[in-house]
Amino acid sequence: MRGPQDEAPHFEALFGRPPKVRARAPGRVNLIGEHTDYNGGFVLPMAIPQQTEVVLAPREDRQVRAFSANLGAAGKVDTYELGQEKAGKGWLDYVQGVTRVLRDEGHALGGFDLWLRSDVPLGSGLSSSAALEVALLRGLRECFGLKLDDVRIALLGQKVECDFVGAPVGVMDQMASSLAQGGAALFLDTRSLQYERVPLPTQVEPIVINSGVTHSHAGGDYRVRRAECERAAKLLGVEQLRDLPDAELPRALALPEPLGRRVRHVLTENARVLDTVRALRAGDLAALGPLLYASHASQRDDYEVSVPEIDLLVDLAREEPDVLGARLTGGGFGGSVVMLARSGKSADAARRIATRYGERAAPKATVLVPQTTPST
Ligand code: GAF
Repeated sequence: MRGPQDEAPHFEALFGRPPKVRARAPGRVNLIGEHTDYNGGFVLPMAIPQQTEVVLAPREDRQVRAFSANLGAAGKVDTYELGQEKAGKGWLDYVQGVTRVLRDEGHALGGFDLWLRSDVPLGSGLSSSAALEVALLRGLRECFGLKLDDVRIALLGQKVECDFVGAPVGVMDQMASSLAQGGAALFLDTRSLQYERVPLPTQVEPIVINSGVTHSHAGGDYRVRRAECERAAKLLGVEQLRDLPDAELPRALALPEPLGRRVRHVLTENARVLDTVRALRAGDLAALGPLLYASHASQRDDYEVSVPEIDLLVDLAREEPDVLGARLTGGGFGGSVVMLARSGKSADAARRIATRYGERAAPKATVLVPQTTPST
């Protein structure tokens, strides 16, 4: 499928010289473990085929000139001087945030020309912003010989969000974009940052459907959930909810509404991540579906981050005998649903679900995984 990117001018046409470096990073889908990362808990994301690509060449001066092909032929080159980064410029904030955090950490950076494009849909809960941060950090690492390992890249990407863009996110998305590989899920302890790649059993494959309802984490709801968790942890006398033993749940449930339910989501979701990892390792397909559906119910009822369109997609998944389970993925308040289906059956099931959704909901659903047209 052709998009506005295909109409946009290329690097050489814009900047009058060939590029030096190309780098890419994927979006992510979280299989399970939602809103656990900023509570010090466990997550289980995977890379998706949709990616962000950056094309770069260093400059002799301190200017950054940046162009997003996603804006198509109407796009223009935006310019700023290193050290003069100022938030409030849309997609350019992610570029400015990256140069700001790199310079704050003492990395020697010169100016550069940048062309980028992405096929990770914005506001779909699939980490388009993390993909941009990680791709750009990879590109700049190569362009300027920066000493950054993949975990450091993820932490810098998170810093861009929290300190520059103003979205108080956890570390899951940037770790997934930087470290997830192929068909394996990244089992990550967000406190220690220890991780392990857990392959999906060959009998299952993921489905990802974008509901068409967009969201933003710089907005209020995500921030409110995070603050509720921090307040609950304080009232319960623990540093993070990760530190609360399950036996303490009754004490949490006695907190003023809705704090107890928020805590219950976090504790039970952490346990579901561990159970999912066990089921994946054992090839226990029967266990996987109920874990995904339970996670969705917990997000809908206890954490209150779902919306009717997302609930509809999950309900439609239940009508498909070859879909094992489904849940809201990502920060919520819109975005996408992840499902696990029997191998070889996912494309047909996903298409039927998207069609039925179209008969009952206003926004258009898009099947992102499995891909019918390959990413370029
Ligand atoms: C968003 C955030 F960026 C992540 O850090 C995570 O909190 C997620 O929402 C919810 O699990 O994607």
